[in-house]
Amino acid sequence: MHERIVIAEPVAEALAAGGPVVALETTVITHGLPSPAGLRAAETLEADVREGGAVPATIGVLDGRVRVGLTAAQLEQLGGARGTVKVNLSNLAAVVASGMPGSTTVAATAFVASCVGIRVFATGGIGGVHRGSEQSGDVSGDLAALARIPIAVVCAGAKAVLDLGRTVQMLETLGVPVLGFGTDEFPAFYRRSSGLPVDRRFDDLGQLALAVRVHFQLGIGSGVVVANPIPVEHELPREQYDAALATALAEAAASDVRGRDVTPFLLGRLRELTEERSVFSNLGLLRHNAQVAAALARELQEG
Ligand code: PSU
Ligand code: MN
Repeated sequence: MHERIVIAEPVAEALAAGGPVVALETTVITHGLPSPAGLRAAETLEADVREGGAVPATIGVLDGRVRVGLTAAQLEQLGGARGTVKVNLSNLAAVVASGMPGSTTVAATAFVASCVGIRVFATGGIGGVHRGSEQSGDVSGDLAALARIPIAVVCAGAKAVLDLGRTVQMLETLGVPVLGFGTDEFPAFYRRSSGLPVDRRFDDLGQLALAVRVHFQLGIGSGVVVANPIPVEHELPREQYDAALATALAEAAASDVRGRDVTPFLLGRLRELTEERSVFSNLGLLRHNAQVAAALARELQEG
């Protein structure tokens, strides 16, 4: 369909038949989780989407093409390559042109998924406004992407290392609805609660799907954040979380880590400081998001 975007057979078939498809990103796999946990997570998430009755479309960049629906071998190639580049919309074209392997962030995944007609996307947490952004200007390209790409992103809120208050405010400014699924609060990734409100709470999947459908029907043009909190049993204990986060943030501030490298640095330190407990939490919320996204995709298709 597109010289630079290649859709794998099962995904193309599902799209042609109007069946439910869920896009999955790859940055969380290559940069958010340690190897080989990331690769295993990718396989588990695809299995969760299939079990939920939808077709998974994991997106990444390989051999000068954007690939929608990576095969197991391609996933392995991406996960195993040391030089896999974290790709958002500012470097997508350059990485495709270079022929280097690239893993797509929420911004790049949402863009590519939407290009091929996918309406639902599952991730861990979206990027947002970084703490100290007044000085650094570091605001994730995910927010600008969601402002102009009509796709529903199922996530456990935004990464907790961010300034969540400003992130939620920015989503409102950009016209990106935040719909809570079973929550009144914008989730804080490793924790269910942030003290910040969502635009509206839904406890029923059908009602949630209806709101998403109306958003698309109205042609508002932006994405929708489906805020799906981490299951209780996967939450990081509060004291451990608070202490680890404070240390990691202080270290990042004292270092010269900037831009795209900030998130992987913080997540890596959280992992070490919590002795891998953060990885358990991350996997738990990712799976929950994949399951809800599959159900939402089905509901959107059937409704
Ligand atoms: N959530 C995680 N781990 C990650 C990310 C999210 O648990 O690695 C990734 C997502 O791909 C998200 C990206 O889009 O971090 C945002 O990075 P940045 O702040 O550089 O835009
Ligand atoms: Mn960032």
